[in-house]
Amino acid sequence: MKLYSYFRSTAAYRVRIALNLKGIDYSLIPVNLLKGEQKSDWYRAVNPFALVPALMLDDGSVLSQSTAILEWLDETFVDLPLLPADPLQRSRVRAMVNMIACDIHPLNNLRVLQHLTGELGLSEEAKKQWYHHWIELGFDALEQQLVQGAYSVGERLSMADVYLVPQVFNALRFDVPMAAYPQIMSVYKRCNELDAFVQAHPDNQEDNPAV
Ligand SMILES: N[C@@H](CCC(=O)N[C@@H](CS)C(=O)NCC(=O)O)C(=O)O
Repeated sequence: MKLYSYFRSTAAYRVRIALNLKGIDYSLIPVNLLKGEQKSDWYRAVNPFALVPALMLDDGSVLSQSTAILEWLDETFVDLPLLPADPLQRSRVRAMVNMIACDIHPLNNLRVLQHLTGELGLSEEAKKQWYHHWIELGFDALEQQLVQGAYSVGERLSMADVYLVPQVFNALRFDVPMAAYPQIMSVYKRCNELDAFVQAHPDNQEDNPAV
C-alpha cells in the first residue's frame, strides 16, 4: 500500500497511526501541502478532493477521506478492532470521531486558514484567534465527554484515540493552552507511549525537513 501523506497533516497522521496499529506495511508518498502539491495535476489524478490522505492499494484502487480509510482498514484487518463491539460504546467512539473530524478539524484546515489571511484579509493574530476559538470550543466539550479511564472511551484504545492524538498535536503546535484539559492530556500522553503512535508522529516522518 502507498499512503499519500504530509508529516503535519492531522488527517494523514490518523491513518498512519491506524496502519501501524494494524501492523500493515506501507510506503509513504509525500505531498507537500505548503508547496501546494495537493492541488497539482499529478495528485488530483490520485485524489480529486485535493486533500491528504489518500491510500493506494496494491491493485491500484485509491481510498480517500481518513474516516472512510480507517473504517476500511478496520473492516479488512479485523485484529485489534478500533470500534468496540458493544453498540453503545461504538456510538460513543463514533461521536468523538465525528466531533473531531467534522466539528473541529475542518474549521482549522490549511485552506480555511489561508482563505482567512488571503481573500478575507485577516491578520495572523486574527487567524490565531479563530484557530484557538474553534479548538477550545471543541476541546471544552471533549474534556467533559471523555469517560474517566485510560483512553478516550474507557479502558480500551479505539478510533477516538486515533483522532484525538493528532488534533492535540496540532493544538500544541498553535500554542493552545492545554492545562484546562487534564483528561485529554492524560490520554494523549498514554497513547504517545505506544510504538504505533510514536512511529506515526510528525517528528518521525521522512518528509519532515527536520528529520
Ligand atoms: N475530511 C478529510 C480532510 C482532509 C484534510 O483536510 N486534509 C488536509 C490536511 S490535514 C489537507 O490536505 N489540506 C490541504 C489544503 O487545505 O489545501 C479527511 O478526513 O481525510
